[in-house]
Amino acid sequence: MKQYKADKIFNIALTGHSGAGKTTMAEAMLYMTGVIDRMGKTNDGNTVTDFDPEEIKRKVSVALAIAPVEWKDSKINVLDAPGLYDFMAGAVEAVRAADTVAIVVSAKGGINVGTERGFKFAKKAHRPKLFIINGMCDPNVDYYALIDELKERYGNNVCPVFVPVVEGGKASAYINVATQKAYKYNGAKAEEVPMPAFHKLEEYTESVKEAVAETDDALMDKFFGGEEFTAEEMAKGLKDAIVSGSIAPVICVDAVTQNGMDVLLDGILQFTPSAAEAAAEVGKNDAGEDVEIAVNEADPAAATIFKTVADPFVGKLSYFKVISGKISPDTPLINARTGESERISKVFVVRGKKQIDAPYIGAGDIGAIPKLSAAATGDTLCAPNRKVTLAGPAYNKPSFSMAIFPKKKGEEDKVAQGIARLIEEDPSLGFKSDKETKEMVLSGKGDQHLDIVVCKLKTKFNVEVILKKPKVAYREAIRKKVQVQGRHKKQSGGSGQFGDVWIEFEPCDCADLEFAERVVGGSVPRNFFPAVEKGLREAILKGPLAGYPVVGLKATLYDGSYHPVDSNEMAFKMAAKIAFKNGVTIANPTLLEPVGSLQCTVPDANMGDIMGEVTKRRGRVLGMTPGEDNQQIVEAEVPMAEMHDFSTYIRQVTQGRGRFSFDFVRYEDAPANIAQKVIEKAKQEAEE
Ligand SMILES: Nc1nc2c(ncn2[C@@H]2O[C@H](COP(=O)(O)OP(=O)(O)OP(=O)(O)O)[C@@H](O)[C@H]2O)c(=O)[nH]1
Ligand SMILES: [Mg+2]
Repeated sequence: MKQYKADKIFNIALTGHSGAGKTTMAEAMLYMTGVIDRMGKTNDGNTVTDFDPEEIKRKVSVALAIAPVEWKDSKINVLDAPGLYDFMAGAVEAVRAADTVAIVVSAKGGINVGTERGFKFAKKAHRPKLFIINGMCDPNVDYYALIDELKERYGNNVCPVFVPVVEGGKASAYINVATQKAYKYNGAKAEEVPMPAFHKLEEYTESVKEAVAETDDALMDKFFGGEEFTAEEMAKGLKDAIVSGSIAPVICVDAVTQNGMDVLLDGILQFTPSAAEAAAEVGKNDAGEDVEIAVNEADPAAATIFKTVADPFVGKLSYFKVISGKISPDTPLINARTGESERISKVFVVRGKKQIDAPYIGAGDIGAIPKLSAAATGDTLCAPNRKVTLAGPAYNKPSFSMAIFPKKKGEEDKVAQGIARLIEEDPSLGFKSDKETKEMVLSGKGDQHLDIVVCKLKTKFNVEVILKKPKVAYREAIRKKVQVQGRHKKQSGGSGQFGDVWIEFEPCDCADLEFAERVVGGSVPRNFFPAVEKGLREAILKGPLAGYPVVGLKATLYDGSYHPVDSNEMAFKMAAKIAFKNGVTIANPTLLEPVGSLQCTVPDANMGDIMGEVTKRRGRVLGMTPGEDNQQIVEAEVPMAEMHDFSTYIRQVTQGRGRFSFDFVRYEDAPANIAQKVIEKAKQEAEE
């Protein structure tokens, strides 16, 4: 592929709901630009950008894929993002690398949560937005109502520039509102036709003109003076308005028949900013100061790694976007995070799964490097003489956790190693070994997200796993003050073992154990006190009820006895443990459960559902406050044992609009019925 300069490079992310037609649209662009000679279909598993076996199997995009195409002497890097909530990480990466965010809306499916997410991502990243309404073959769709709804939702800056004239459910012609020309399509081919009667023409024309007028005082005067804009004024005004974000144009196409796809490709070149205009960034130097990184091939190199593929068969591939300079095997580079130099053997342009050798990747462009062992997603590669850190993709926190077990005993390490590799590819996953519950816990966005991990562990790392509801880290405590003896005496053969303590146990406000002594007359010699404390510290790790750690315990050693020959540290440690066992069992032991603080943002309409659900999950609502965009923020405290599938619930009831955070706050007494179940289960497990 030819090398392009930044003013001829356009990086555009396709976001929007699952099934809106993003992958099909990328395919249409590849077809129209001559890269492929037949369009593949998602359902047939033969598209360029859904090439992963998991994508082919599921018939949806799972990860971000890139399709560079050449159109009219420019290069468009099409970033095909997954639309499903569970695979949001791919959309986050796409937006990170993009200079413009297109939000694809299915004409049939209409505006939904995927549309909202794309719009929010673009807004947060301060990227120009472009709406693409896709699919023209449905007789039951009211396109004009859909455009009105877009305006209603996202404001009057939504501006239709390429729209169909729909007759009998079919597009009889398409109108370019900016140029006031009409076209008929035969597949990808457009033929200009006389302007047909179109009831929306005046309204749409006015809205485009108004948007253009607002970009410049002189144009505003012209507009109010009733003068027509020239074609140049119109084109420049539209671009200025889109780049500044004052309008979001709407382009209607049909990806399957390629109707309007030429206008979309032209529109990207004409109306959206090139990398030269939009890819400049502000990074940070070592002192934490802002450094402006201009898009200039002659400057020192700076590139951000926005995606990693870590495949045991194909090897590791780091995708990057160059902001300044050039990246090639001849470029001396360091990793800003580690400070170490990074050796580059090759650079590629990647199209779907295909790697195309390139001499270098220049400022504003996107490429990939194989086998960068130490680099990770989010790292910055830069010239040693200008160390700078660029922002990485801003992934959302995982909200759904499951315990993960190998089917074959003893393969725990294999599971952990495989997951570590998969996290390199998808840093939005979480994984930890819970020391307390002795479980490995995998976290992600939802069940489909985790299911991908399960499948990839099998196909790529040859280890089969099962997921289970994770164990809850309960605690135990006592509620009564008691005084008990712990006596350890053993006489076997030569030297004996003797330790004898009296300890007072009582509840206290401390984290785990507070140890004190008030021994008089040396009944227990001072040098054995540390052994007593050590014994207790070991003992509290396993409570008497269900084997969970005991917390909030004060232990005061107040009496005891010793033997001048047989007493030693070990014997007193044992005596302390016996005292613990004797003491806590009679001190009204109780099971504590972790309680978390929930902050949940949902549409007004779902308030009632959430309040009911919190109660159902044994929680208490603490308050509600109105948030932005007709949303309410519910604050509550809920036992953590009840929350493991809350993300699934929230998603279903709010159709994906709700979000929440949930963090541990404290331990509270578990209700008797819950405690009983936990204790019985622990007993059963101990017996097994
Ligand atoms: N009739 C019609 N069908 C379309 C069009 N675009 C896509 N489809 C169909 O819609 C389905 C989903 O299309 P995809 O391109 O996979 O959708 P996507 O937006 O990539 O979905 P995710 O990858 O899950 O986010 C496929 O069966 C397509 O054939 C279109 O322009 N017209
Ligand atoms: Mg897709």
